[in-house]
Amino acid sequence: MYDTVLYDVSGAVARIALNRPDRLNAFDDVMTRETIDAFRQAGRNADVRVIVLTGTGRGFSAGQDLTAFQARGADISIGEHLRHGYNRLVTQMRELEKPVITAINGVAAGAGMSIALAGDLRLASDQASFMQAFVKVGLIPDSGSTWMLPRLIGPARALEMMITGNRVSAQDALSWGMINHVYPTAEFEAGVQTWAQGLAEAPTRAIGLIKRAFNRALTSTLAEALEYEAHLQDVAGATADHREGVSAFLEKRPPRYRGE
Ligand code: LHQ
Repeated sequence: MYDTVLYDVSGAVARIALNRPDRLNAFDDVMTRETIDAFRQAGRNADVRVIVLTGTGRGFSAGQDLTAFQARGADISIGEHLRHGYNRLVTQMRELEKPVITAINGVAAGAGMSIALAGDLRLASDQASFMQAFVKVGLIPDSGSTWMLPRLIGPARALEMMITGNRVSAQDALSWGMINHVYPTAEFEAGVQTWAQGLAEAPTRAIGLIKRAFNRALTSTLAEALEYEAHLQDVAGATADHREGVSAFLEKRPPRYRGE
C-alpha cells in the first residue's frame, strides 16, 4: 500500500515500519507523508489500541535524507519543510489518543532521534544509539528535540548532545532516563510485542486522556493541572472501562477492557 513504510494491523496492534533500510530509514518527502498517513489510519481504526513505530534493517532512522533535501535546491525554506512534515508527525504522535511505542532497533539520528523521543514508551535494542546529528550539518535540533530532550535527560546532558552531536549508546540513554527499557537484540522483538500486547488490553480511553493531561501539564501551572485533571476525570469516570475496572476489582477477577 505504501512505498516507503510497512503498515500492518495484527489484533489491536498497528505496526508502522520505516522502510528505506539502505538509507538507514532517512526521511524523504514520500516517507514523511506515508508515515503521517499510516498514523492517521491507525488513529481512525477503532480496532487499533496501540501503535508501534520501528525501522527495518539496522537503523531506526538517520533523520532527514540529506541527498533528497539537497536535490530540492537552495531556495526551499527548511522552516516550511519542517512545518509541513516533521512538525505534523510529532504533533500527531503526541496527540493521538492511543499509546505509541517507538521500538528503536538501531541508530536514531537528527529528526529520526526526535521522532524516537516522541513515542509514549521508548523501547530500544542494545544496538540502538542516539545522535543529535543536526549540528554536524550546521543546523539546530528540530522536530521537537529542543523541547523533549532537556525534559527527559536534563539541560546539561541535553545541551552537550546538541552542541557536540556525539553518539549516545542505548545503555547510557537508559541510565539518563531518555528511554524506558533496553533489550538484548535477540529479545528485542519479543519485548516490544509483550509491551504492545499489554497496552492493547489496557483501558485505551483512559490512556488517551492520560496523554492529554500529561501533555498539558508539561506547560501549565499546578492550579491549571488540578482543574484539567478534574475535568478529564469526569470523562474517564463515564467510560465502560472504568466501570469494568471497578467491577473486576470488587469481584476479584482480571479486568476485560474493551477500550471504550
Ligand atoms: C544517509 C543518511 C541521511 C542520506 C545515512 N541522508 N543518506 C530537517 C529538515 C531539513 C533539512 C535538514 O535536516 C533536518 C533535520 C535533520 O534530520 S538534520 C540531520 C540529518 N541526519 C544526519 O546528519 C545523519 C547522517 N548520517 C550519519 O551521520 C550516519 O549515517 C550515522 C551516524 C547515522 C550512521 O553511520 P553508519 O552506521 O556508519 O552508516 P553509514 O553512514 O554508512 O550509512 C549507511 C548508508 O545510509 C550510507 O549510504 P551508502 O550509499 O554510502 O551505503 C549513507 O550515506 C546513508 N545515509 N544517513 N541522513
